[in-house]
Amino acid sequence: MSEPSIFTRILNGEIPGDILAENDRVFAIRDIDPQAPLHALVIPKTEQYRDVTELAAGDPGLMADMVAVAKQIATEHANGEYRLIFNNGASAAQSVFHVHAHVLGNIEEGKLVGF
Ligand code: DGP
Repeated sequence: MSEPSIFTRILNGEIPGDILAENDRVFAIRDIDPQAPLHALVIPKTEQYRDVTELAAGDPGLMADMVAVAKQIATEHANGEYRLIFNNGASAAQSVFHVHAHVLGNIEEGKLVGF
């Protein structure tokens, strides 16, 4: 049995984290290293899926739940518009292998390059 992911440890209150939203299947936290004025991570409570490829194949409804929470956060913390990013694999900048979506908002025009 592998160790719980960093995100599960935040959900369980073992390490600090700013939880922005939570429902029965999904939660969201602020990213520790924000790349935009709003930078949240939307995460399924299950660690079953490493990345969005596995998630989309295994539980597309859960992926839809993540998008709904992303929209909720963008509405509460930005103007409802948001950029959604899934990094998939180490060579694509994924570092935590518990699937998560980056939600970026309040981005200054022309500032998207680099993330
Ligand atoms: P990725 O590189 O796509 O796997 O994104 C992982 C993100 O997780 C990265 O942007 C930084 C964030 N992160 C890593 N450790 C922590 C932590 O302890 N707390 C929070 N809030 N975010 C973290």
